[in-house]
Amino acid sequence: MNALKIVRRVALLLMLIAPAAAWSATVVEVWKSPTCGCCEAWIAHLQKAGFEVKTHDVADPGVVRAVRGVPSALASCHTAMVGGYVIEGHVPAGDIERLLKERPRITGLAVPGMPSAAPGMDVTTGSRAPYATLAIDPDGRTHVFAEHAAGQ
Ligand SMILES: [Cu+2]
Repeated sequence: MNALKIVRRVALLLMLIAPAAAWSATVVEVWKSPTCGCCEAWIAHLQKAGFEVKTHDVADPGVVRAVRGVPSALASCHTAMVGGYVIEGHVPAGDIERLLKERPRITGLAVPGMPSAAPGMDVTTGSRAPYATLAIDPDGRTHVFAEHAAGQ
């Protein structure tokens, strides 16, 4: 890793850590690569559900994912923060609403990979294949937060 890359990573870390306490619960901050189309479709899904979304285009969303405590096995195309929780991938707005209402002691939610029927993917695939939203426990383990059966 060269010096410029290190400087960039440190700057990103500071940007991520500093303003966390001031974030409103209903503003979703999203970090994604500038070319991610399905990320945009997921953002549109959140906005339709009433969330305010602040988008950050970054060269390497993987850095954000690592900093926010998302195990790499759960990786998807974008990482978001809302109400102090991390949201990895195409998590349905309804799951985020439930998360903010119940406020469980977890790190956040993840829909690993890019399931074809998850919000933002479904618009282009037309898929209704079942998938699950996982809760990320503070120790990095996961448990099922919500099952999304076909058509949900
Ligand atoms: Cu995606």
